[in-house]
Amino acid sequence: MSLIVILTGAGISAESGVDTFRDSGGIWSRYDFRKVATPEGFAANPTLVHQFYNDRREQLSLVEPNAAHHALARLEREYRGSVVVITQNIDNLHERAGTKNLIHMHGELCKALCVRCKKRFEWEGPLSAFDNCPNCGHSGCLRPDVVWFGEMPYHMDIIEKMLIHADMFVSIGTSGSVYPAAMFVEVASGNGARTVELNLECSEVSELFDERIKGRATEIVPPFVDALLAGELNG
Ligand code: BJW
Repeated sequence: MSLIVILTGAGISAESGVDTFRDSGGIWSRYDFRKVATPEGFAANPTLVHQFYNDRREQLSLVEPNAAHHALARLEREYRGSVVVITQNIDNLHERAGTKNLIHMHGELCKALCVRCKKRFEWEGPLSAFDNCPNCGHSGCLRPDVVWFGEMPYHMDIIEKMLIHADMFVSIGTSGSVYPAAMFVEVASGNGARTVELNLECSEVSELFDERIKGRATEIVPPFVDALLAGELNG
């Protein structure tokens, strides 16, 4: 049975109103990533980092999954083989669109992680340096459950297995500038997968793909899914 592995990045959520990182006006043009997305930044100023993620968590309640998220959920429901979505995004738009077979490799905005007892909790509201851990009861030990620079992305063992067994690897809306996600195309391709990139513009790793489709995610993902379901792309 055929396996399609799909990697998504900030570009798939852009048309829902979620900011990307490296486009002009993106998050890293307004924030220094060293201050808000590294363990060192969090240790130096937890209040700043909590505020950064609290604002983004609040923004999530104002946005909806778009046609690209819905198309991938439909692919999972209707494809005769297997589909897995690996997302770098910490938003919850894939699951809200109905995707079930989903791996959040950079964590989730709506979860908190206790650095003392290592338990994770669903967390919808603001998080602060003064909250108590619901499990161990200590204060000041909760952090957003996201993967910062210098930290190991989640679920790498299962991701590696998926990439090795993929028949098709599809990358959607990612600049290919952050590792290890940027090297997934090489792993999948090296193990025989056909590779396709769907993105607004060329990424850092575009030349490594067998095929490139340029455009907005909401415009190019639904017809791509239609073609896969019609068997036109031999997924
Ligand atoms: C559209 C669109 C529309 C717009 N339609 N498209 C040298 C070599 C190798 C590694 C390193 C290195 N130097 C440093 C490293 C390590 C570092 C790294 O990669 N640094 C780079 C800057 C070089 N990586 C790490 O530290 C990672 N950990 C790690 O490597 O551990 C060791 C390890 C080794 C080997 C195996 C396994 C592990 C951890 C990385 C953590 C990234 N964290 C962040 C922030 C936290 C979460 C959050 O706050 O949200 O994750 S950074 C940020 O970038 C976020 C994203 O998930 C990630 C990727 O960004 P993404 O999704 O690609 O967004 P953009 O904005 O860059 O691109 C958007 C794209 O969409 C663009 O191309 C647009 O054109 C397109 N687009 N609108 C379609 N409508």
